[in-house]
Amino acid sequence: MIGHHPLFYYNTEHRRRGSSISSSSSSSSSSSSGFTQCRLIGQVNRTERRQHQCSTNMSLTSILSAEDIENAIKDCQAPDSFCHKKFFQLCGLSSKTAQEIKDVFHILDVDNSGYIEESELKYFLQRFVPGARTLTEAETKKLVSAADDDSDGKIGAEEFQAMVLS
Ligand SMILES: [Ca+2]
Ligand SMILES: [Ca+2]
Repeated sequence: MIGHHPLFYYNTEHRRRGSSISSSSSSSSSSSSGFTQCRLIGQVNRTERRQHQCSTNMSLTSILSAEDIENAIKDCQAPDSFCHKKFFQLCGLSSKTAQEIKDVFHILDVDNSGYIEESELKYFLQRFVPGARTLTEAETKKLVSAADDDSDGKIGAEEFQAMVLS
């Protein structure tokens, strides 16, 4: 099981290289080069994990920058201060392609019903940052009505795109 883990390969690879380096260098410098290698291994593993996540799971942070998301969340921290236009601009979504906006729609449609319902909108901010607050009932209703052109009480993919780009 552990043999399939990327950490395992990196660690054995570096250990192999590490031993050949320390055998050819003086004993006084081997401890400090070992320390540098440990730091390098950590960096390689972090990069590896990030690439792995991007390629296998579609997530909001693979479409939007984490920094932009953080700014957008911070801006509406106070209850009832959520403004969808400002939020979509701050998090960078309004300047994304139609396909990327569609991808975000599917991430927000947690139950894959093809619509974003009020029950999903309540946890809208938490889809961006897990520790964010829930939207208030007033904010949820306002958000639905801002997008709901056909008045079925939920947001479809095209309605979502029109709202983001409005
Ligand atoms: Ca849904
Ligand atoms: Ca609708």
